[in-house]
Amino acid sequence: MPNPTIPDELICRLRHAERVAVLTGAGISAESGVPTFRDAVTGLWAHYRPEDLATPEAYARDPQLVWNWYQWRRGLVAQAQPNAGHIALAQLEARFPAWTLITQNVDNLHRRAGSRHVVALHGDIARTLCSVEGIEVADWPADGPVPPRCPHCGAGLRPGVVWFGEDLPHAAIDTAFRAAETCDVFLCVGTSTLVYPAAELPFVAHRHRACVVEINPDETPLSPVADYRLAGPAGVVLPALVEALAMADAVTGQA
Ligand code: BJW
Repeated sequence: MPNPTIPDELICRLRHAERVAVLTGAGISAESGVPTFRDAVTGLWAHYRPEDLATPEAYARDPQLVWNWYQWRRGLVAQAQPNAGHIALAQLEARFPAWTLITQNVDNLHRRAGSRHVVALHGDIARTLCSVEGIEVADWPADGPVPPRCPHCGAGLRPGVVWFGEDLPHAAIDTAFRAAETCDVFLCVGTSTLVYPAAELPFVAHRHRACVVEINPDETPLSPVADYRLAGPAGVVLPALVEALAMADAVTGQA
C-alpha cells in the first residue's frame, strides 16, 4: 500500500497539541491477526451472535459454551504480536505532555507494544474472574470442570471482559471522558463507533472543539463530523503519521 498523505495542517495541529487522546478499537489489532467484531466476512459477529456469547445472560444460560469460546479467543490473542500501528502509538506517547490511550480492546497489545498509560474500557481477556464475587483467580486445575470453579465460593469462573449490559470500570470511563473533554486532538483508530459509552468519546471531543481525526479504511457514524479522515489500515497510516511528524521536526530543527 502506498504511503498515505498526511495533510500538512494536521501535522501542524499535532505539533502544537499539548493534550492528545486516542480511542482504539478492534481494527488496530486486525493486522495482528485478531478478528474484529463487525467485519461482514471475518468479524466475530458474522459467525456468532453476541447475545449468545457476550452477555451475562448468555453465561448464565450456557457457561460452558461461553467459557470455551473465550478460551479459543485467548489462544488467538496469545499468538498475536503488536503491529506497526500499536508501535506507532507507543512512539507518539513520549511526544505529548498529556497523552491518554483509551482502548476498547481486550488483547493487551498496546502494552506489549510499549504504551505505558493504557485505559482499558472493556477489560482484559487474559484475566479470569469469579462470576459471583468478581475477584481475580490466577489458576485452576486443568482436569476440572468447565468452566473452572472459584476456589473461594465455588461459582463458575469467567473472562475479565465487559459484556453487553455490564458497567464499564468506573475509573477507566471517568478518565476517558475527562481526556475527551480536555484534549486538543482526538485520534479515533479502528473502531466502528457503534458500542456505547465508548462510541460517545470522539463526539464529546468534537463538542469540546478538539480536532478529531478518524483512522479507518471504512466510514463510520463518526466520519461526517471528523475534521480529518485518514482512510487506510492503522498499521500503515499511524507509522506515516509518526514519519510526517519527524520530518516536520527535522525541517524546523526541533522535536
Ligand atoms: C480497521 C482495520 C485496520 C478494520 N485499521 N481500522 C446507548 C445507546 C444504545 C445502546 C447503548 C447505549 N449505552 C449503552 C448501550 C448498550 C450497549 C451498546 O452500546 N449497544 C450497542 C450495540 C447499541 N453497551 C453496553 O452494554 C455497555 N455497557 C453499558 O453501557 O452499561 C450501562 C448500560 C447498560 C445497558 C443499557 C444502558 C446502559 C458495555 C459494552 C461492552 C462491549 N463489549 C464488547 C465485547 C468485549 C469482550 C470481548 O472481547 O468479547 O466489546 S462488544 C465488542 O464491540 C467489543 C468491542 O470492544 C466493541 C466495539 O467494537 P469495535 O472495537 O469498534 O470493533 P468493530 O468490529 O465494530 O469495528 C472495527 C472497525 O475497525 C471497523 O470500523 C473497521 O472498518 C475498522 N478496521 N480493519 C483500522 N486495519
